[in-house]
Amino acid sequence: MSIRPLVIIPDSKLRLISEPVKEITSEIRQLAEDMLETMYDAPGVGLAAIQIGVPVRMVTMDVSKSEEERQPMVLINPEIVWASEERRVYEEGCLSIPEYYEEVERPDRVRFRYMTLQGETVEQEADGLLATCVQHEIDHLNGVLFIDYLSKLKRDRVLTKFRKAARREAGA
Ligand code: K1U
Ligand code: ZN
Repeated sequence: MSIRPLVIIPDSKLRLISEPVKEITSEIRQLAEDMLETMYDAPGVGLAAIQIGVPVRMVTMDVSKSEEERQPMVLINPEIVWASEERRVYEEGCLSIPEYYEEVERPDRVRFRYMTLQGETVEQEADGLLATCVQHEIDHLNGVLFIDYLSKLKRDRVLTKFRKAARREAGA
C-alpha cells in the first residue's frame, strides 16, 4: 500500500473523462488499496482515481463518523440511476482544491449502482453526506469539479489563487 500524491487544480488531468474499468485485475485491487490509504491520510471522505492521476472510473468513500469503526467503500464504474427532485445545500470541500469550502446545491437523495472489487453489482440509495459525496465523486469521473456549480466570480477567484500558487512552485 502507498500514499500517492494528490492532483491539485489547475492540473488539466482533473478535466479528463475517466475510462470504465474493464476487468478487476491485481493492478485495480492495488489501486483501490492506494486510494483508500491516500483518502484516509488526507484526510477525506471520498476520492476519485483521477485525483491521484489515474483516469479510470473508480471511487473510494468512507462517511463513517470518527468515533465509529471505518466503513471503507470501493466503487467501480459507479453511476447515478435516480435523483430526487428535492434538493439540499451542503458545504463541500475537495482534496484537489485544498482548504476551500463552499455551499453547493444538489439532489437530496440518489440511487447509485456500482461494481464491487468482488465483481458484484450493487444498487444503493443514499441521503445526507453519502448522497453529496457520491455525486461529487462521480462528477470527478466526468471532469467536473464542485467549483463549476459556483458563480463565475467565485470560481475565477479560486482558480486565480491556485494558478498563482502553481506558478510560484514551478519557479521555486
Ligand atoms: O473528492 C474529494 O475531493 C474528497 C472530498 C469529498 C467531499 C467532501 C464533502 C462534501 C462533498 C465531497 C473530501 O473528502 S474534502 C475533506 C472533507 O470533507 C473531510 C475531511 C475530514 C473529515 C471530514 C470531512
Ligand atoms: Zn473532489
